[in-house]
Amino acid sequence: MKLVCRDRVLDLALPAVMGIVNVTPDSFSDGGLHYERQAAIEAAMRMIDAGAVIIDVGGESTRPGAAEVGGQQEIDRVVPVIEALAARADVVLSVDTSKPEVIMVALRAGAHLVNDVRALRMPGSLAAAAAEGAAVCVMHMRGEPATMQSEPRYLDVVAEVRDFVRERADACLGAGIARDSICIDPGIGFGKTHQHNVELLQNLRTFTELGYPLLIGVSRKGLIGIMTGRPPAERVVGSAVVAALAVQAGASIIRAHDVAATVDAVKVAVALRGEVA
Ligand code: 7PM
Repeated sequence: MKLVCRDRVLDLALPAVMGIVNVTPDSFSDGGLHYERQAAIEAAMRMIDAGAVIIDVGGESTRPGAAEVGGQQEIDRVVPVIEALAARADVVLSVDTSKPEVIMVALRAGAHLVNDVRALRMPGSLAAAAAEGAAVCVMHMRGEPATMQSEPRYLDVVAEVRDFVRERADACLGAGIARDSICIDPGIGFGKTHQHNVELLQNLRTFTELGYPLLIGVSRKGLIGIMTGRPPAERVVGSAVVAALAVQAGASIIRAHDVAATVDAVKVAVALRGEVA
């Protein structure tokens, strides 16, 4: 399995760790935009040293209930970070956005992959990604971040999520994106109850059978909190265990905050898979 990301090819025989870099103001560091940028670049460089081969740069909070951010504000946050990383690192640069104008500018600044929690459903987003020859991740989300956790219901969550990502992958193919430049993601925590998340993680083979690399993001999420009783900063071990089990079930990309721990978890899972790493 491989993922072609413009001029970079990710060999996913060894599953890839995608490090999460948020360029969003937070309550801990209120140092302004320049400070946020610098902190994001340094965090990304540390993640690369720890073994991340993809860096996911996001400027919009997709937290349940989060406020929406304007396109220009997102560009001001993510583009300088992407430019700096493109000049300093040879990893795959992913932009975490849904907006066509952000996709366009980020790809021109050197991003290789569009990670869109809305699966390129905003008007113009699919065309922007295709026009620039980007790789894409199509993720399932029920509803919108502001409302998605209010009693989501499914008749068969695994089948419904599978059908959705298959349809979005088909839409990407239809727009001219190459088959080997598409990855899929069930969107753990996005419009799902705990039981839905568990059921999806128990049935990852249903997704790998679609033939696209499977990306899984559980890092520090609520389901790890429910399983361990721990706050976000203490969910490193729980998140790494799920990462290892996801790799065992065939996942090719793990999205994570704690890159060193996740790289170890992936290596252990690969070693026990009995293949050559
Ligand atoms: C609060 C709750 C803040 C959840 C941030 C989040 C995914 C993603 C995110 C994922 C892909 C987080 C999430 N999660 N993109 N973006 N897959 N492809 O934990 O699971 O970072 S945002």
